[in-house]
Amino acid sequence: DDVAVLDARVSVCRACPRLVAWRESVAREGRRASFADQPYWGRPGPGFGDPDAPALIVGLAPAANGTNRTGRMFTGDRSGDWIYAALHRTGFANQPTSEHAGDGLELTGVRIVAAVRCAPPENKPTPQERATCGAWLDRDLQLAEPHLRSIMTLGAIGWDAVLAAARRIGWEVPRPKPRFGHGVEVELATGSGTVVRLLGCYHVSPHNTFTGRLTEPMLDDVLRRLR
Ligand code: DU
Ligand code: SF4
Repeated sequence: DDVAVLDARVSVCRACPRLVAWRESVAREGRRASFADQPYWGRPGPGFGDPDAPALIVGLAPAANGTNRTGRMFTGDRSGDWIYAALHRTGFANQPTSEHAGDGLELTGVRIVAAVRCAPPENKPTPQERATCGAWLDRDLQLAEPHLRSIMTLGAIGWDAVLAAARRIGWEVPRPKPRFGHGVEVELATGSGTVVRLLGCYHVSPHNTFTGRLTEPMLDDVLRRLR
């Protein structure tokens, strides 16, 4: 189907020289010692989940030793432990953990993508890399538009990426541009006359979860609204 073709095209993208170099150098010589016996994916992270989903989750970017290792969104790092446990509690995932491709994990009713699809140094993509990778998000939103009802972004970079993509593909975005915040909700009118709800959620990174800035009830609340 078209989403599968999109994911296949994304997974061989080389448009950002700095990120191509970083993702491949981590895969070659920057591997964490505890994963030294594993092959690393070392490529863009394709979307994961239900191709016909009414809900979309947009993260920031793959982690160098997470998705960049396992090849699956939010798989193999502590952010992933949080998001998949929550997706299981709220009925989107058939199991609470995501270890590796082939572990039996399936999502129903949600697809997960990232604003930037290659692991960036220090988790910080440049403005140009965010703009370049936005072209893939445009295509994801266009393919999803006929069945899409709601989007949750994890963090402000995903929020800004969705609003920019929405404008490029002709959706109506309120002006001034709505500001990201945890639990903020905005309605976007698509070109085909449907309405997509955009929900902000603090990112599930250890920076937020270890400090208690994002708790499990806060995350579950936004996921229930996404449903
Ligand atoms: O081979 P495939 O049916 O396109 O699935 C690829 C990948 O996506 C598989 O690991 C399961 C996952 N997936 C899912 O989580 N939910 C779906 O509804 C369909 C596929
Ligand atoms: Fe391609 Fe996006 Fe990776 Fe840049 S970040 S190389 S646009 S997949």
